[in-house]
Amino acid sequence: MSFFPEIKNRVPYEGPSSKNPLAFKFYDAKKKVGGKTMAQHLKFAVCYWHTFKGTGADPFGGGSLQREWNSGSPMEVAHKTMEAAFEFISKLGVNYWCFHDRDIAPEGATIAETNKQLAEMVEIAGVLQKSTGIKLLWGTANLFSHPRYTHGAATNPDPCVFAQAAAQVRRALDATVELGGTGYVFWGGREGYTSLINTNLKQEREQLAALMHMAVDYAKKIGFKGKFFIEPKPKEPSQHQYDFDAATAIGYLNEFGLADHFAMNVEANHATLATHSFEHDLVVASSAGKLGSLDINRGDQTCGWDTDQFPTNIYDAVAAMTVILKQGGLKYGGLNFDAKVRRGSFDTADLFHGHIGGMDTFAKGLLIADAMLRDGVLTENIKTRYAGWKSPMGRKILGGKTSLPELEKWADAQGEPPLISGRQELLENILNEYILGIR
Ligand code: XUL
Ligand code: CO
Repeated sequence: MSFFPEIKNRVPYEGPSSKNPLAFKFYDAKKKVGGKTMAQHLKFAVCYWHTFKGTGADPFGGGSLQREWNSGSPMEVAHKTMEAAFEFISKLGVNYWCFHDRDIAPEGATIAETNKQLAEMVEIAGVLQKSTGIKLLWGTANLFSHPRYTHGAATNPDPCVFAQAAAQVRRALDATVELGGTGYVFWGGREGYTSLINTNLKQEREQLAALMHMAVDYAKKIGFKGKFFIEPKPKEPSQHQYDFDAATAIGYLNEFGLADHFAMNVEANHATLATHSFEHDLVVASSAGKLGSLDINRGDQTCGWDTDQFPTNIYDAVAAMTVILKQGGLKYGGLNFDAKVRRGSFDTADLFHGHIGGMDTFAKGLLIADAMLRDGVLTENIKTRYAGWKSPMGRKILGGKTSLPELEKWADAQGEPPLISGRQELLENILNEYILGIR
């Protein structure tokens, strides 16, 4: 039986002149770009939670999306959902998926029952991975939906709740390793506070680090060869999250001795909630050698919450692919959608439209970023702008080999420095020329 009859075999690549809404215009998996195929550059992952478990619910109303796979007992639903997921991902031609433990298997009455149900679904996922060739990008534990986590999981005032979270992380790591995932994500939705009036912030941050250290130790024991990722977000559902943005999370890793094991999973909509651009957080992470993976959804500029929309913004895609190309790719991570269709997008075809549009946007972004980097117009400009730092005094400053008095003397000898234009408007025009295809 088919859950997605609108696609018979696979979404085809038909090129930019195609008017077929269920075909790719730019994403051509086998096309070579700078020595690698598009599929190798663009390690897209379909997220299980929004795509297959999403109901369209919002704070003002329950589910609106009726899915054929969403009926029966909780375990029957789990089985049908898994079947639907692998059918969809195969038909889309995406090579990776991501999940939370509770997306793929429901929680039971006891930890033992929960573990049994999870193990059953992991086994099935393993079989489907083998038969389809689809791989796991990363796994994670849902430490935010159950009421016990209302005041935090690792950062809960009650160590019994911490232990529940530890039990979940253990099994989610087991599942990730069994399914060959190359990443494991910590997103701290409830690891934060709603008010400092009842919060010991110092201790909560230490508690979270304790869980992360245990995860690192356990992962080593079970043979995890991948990377841990923190997915920064400033707020929602907590009023303030401890992993606010990439800079905060990198500082946190350094403070608690976790930096060797972790990188960032930067999400577009989280960066904008932190009043940054997506590009900002990508560049902050990458320049610290800590850009591991991306969640590529977008927000809506007119509202201040996490709308998790499919990516259609070509500027963001060009910026993201530029950062990724410059750092030589994503070894352990990829481009996870983490996007959901709107509450009113009732049809399964809408799921295809969202993903196809996102993949085409990033494929075009890759082509533009590659062309710009090869031509070097923007990179050359930056090189020229900072050329003074290659001078003997520039090197001395960066090497820590000078002092305030010596620099005072040198400044005096140089005289007033000239005013040099940053040429921002010109460079923005050049970027547009690439995007509009006239360069
Ligand atoms: C929530 C969010 C999560 C993480 C995984 O804003 O982005 O779905 O990606 O827990
Ligand atoms: Co995310």
